[in-house]
Amino acid sequence: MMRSPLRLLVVAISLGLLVLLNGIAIAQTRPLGPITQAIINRGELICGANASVAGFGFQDPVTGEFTGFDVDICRAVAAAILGDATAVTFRPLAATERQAAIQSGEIDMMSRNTTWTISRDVDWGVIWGPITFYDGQGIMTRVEYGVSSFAELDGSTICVQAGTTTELNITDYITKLGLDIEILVLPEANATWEAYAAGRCESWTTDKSGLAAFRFNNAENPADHIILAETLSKEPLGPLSPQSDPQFAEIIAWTVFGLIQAEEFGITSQNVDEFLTSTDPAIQRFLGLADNPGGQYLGLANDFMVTVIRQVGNYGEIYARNLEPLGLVRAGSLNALWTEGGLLYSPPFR
Ligand SMILES: N[C@@H](CCC(=O)N[C@@H](CS)C(=O)NCC(=O)O)C(=O)O
Repeated sequence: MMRSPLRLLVVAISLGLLVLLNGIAIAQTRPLGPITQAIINRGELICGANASVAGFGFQDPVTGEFTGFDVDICRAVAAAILGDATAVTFRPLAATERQAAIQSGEIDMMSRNTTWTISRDVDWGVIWGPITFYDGQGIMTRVEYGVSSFAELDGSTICVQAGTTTELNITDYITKLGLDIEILVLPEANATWEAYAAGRCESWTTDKSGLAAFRFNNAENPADHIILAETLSKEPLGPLSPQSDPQFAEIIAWTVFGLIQAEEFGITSQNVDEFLTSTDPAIQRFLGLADNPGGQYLGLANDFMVTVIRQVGNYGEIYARNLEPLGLVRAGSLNALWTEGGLLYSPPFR
């Protein structure tokens, strides 16, 4: 039997060890998945992107620089993991190249106006992140035809891009309406636009966002073209990553949610520093301040959202700088915050 001061000492040391071990367990962040680890090892994120849709994913032909709404989603993920929104290599992908690119491991993630469907989700073996843009398929035609509905184009030809949901939907729509409209399938977006511009088809169809982008960026005179009011489909667009790394998928998901939540809180790239001293518990949790676990849940720096917001801005800022110039009005659309009647909604950061 130990004498009591010694026993007290042993008990105290054991308790101290327990507290320390517990402390380590609490301080330890979640183990990283293979894709996240590879991104950290190489010091950059490889993102499958669009190179030809202005506002969403566009590569400057002179500088080679990528810009756009989808591009900024990748930049936000790079900022979350690496603390540097510029540490991204973008791989331009045509529509038909998407499945192979994500399955081969050639890219870490994709953020390229890609519609979430059950067949892609399962056959591509991916995890879709939150929807970043609620879109729908539309039809563009020339003002000079004086039509206001697709049915009035009966007997004409419509251009469409291969390997897209667009191609499938337009076939369904023509069948449903019982129209005699010929479909001309082209391999990529620029070729589709050029075929339409050269008069090989009287109309062309893609996501309404894509129509707005091409009218803004490629049309000689944008006012010569109208986007018909009808919407053929639901096109929920968002980022995706391989099923092989659910931890990385969670980083993408919570980074996107964070962009939306930041807007809801009114936190922007311009004022984020003012929030660092906030006494609001919800904001402290969101920004990973005051010993709250934040990024720790994801294996990231606790204040990862501070870095993301500082470098990329919140959802509203990303939308405004990339999509407003195209004339895509956000107010009153599905892409408004839920607090303003839209569908953008982040689960709680707690
Ligand atoms: N959201 C649809 C359509 C996406 C799509 O690929 N749209 C075309 C037309 S705007 C595009 O982005 N093409 C770019 C290219 O081929 O470079 C999908 O996921 O299938």
